[in-house]
Amino acid sequence: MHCQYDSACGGMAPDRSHAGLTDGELLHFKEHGWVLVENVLSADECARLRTVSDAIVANGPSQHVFADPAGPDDGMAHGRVTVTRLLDHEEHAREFEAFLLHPRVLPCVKQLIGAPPQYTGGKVHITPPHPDRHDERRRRELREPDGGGFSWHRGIRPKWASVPSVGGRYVHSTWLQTATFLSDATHIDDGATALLSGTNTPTLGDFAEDDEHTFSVGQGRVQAGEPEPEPEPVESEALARARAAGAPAWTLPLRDQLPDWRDCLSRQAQIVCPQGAVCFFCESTVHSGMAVLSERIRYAMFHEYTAPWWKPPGPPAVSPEAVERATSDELREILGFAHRPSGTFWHLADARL
Ligand SMILES: O=C(O)CCC(=O)C(=O)O
Repeated sequence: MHCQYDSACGGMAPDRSHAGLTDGELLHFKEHGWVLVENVLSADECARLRTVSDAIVANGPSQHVFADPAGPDDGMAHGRVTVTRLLDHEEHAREFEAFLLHPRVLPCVKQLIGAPPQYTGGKVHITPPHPDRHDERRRRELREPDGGGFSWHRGIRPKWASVPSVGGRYVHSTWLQTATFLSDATHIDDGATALLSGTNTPTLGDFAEDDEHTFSVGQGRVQAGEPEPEPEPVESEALARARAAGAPAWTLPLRDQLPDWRDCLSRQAQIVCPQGAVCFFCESTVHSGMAVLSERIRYAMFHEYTAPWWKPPGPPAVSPEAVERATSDELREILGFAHRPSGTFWHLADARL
């Protein structure tokens, strides 16, 4: 039996004849809030996506291409350029559409959303090597996601971020991200995404700070809402244990000042992978980009999807013209929010939420 949107299929083993995630991968996603799949894109596909991203940037700054200032205060993301609204760059949209319809990507997105996905935006970050990478002291600082520039963040708290699959073996994500590494990130210095494993779950990841409508934490304190009094630095037991166990420096970088989530800091995982890998992660999993401390320019492409009953904030992620141009009916439905959410109704009803 093949069940497109809910791989749990009422508790039966998932069908492995399709290109989606395996049982082990779905369980990894449930526990950690992310899963990495390697060899999704070929070297040619990565090269094409890098080329079109560069071509868009070469057209000059526009409202869909943002350049970080690359000045002395530019932090970790120093000099990064971000291409947004990928499907609205008409000349190059086909390459990005091919990714959205990719036979190794879309089935996984459907599994993880558990209902017809709707597309809520995409971007490519192009991050050059950091100019301070040869300074040992700065290297140490730049290995800390809260050292400036990126900082830890997430878009949604765990209680809104996932629903159990039918039978409860897996979880579905209401807001999913794909991070696709278009250049090699085979060393931590290549600066791929870091994630705090498990912060997708209400058990580990529902922080008191979330009650202050906080979406972003960094610099050792809550960034949104009223300024908080500076707490005394404390080292969590988990962090001390990790340190004693000889964990490498990059797993121990954080100012441990948010009591509710400090135990998660030793759960930092940083993606290390060859180009062509895709990391699927729940938007409630706290994550951050990292500074590039190697000599490689980092190309990383991000796409976001939500469940069809979501009403995303902000303007539509894709212009009506781009929806109209889409190469297939299925893509048009995903981009144009044309799916009815019926799949979700049976899912929620069966799960007796
Ligand atoms: O660059 C990364 O690895 C993370 C990017 C990200 O989370 C963002 O742009 O919101």
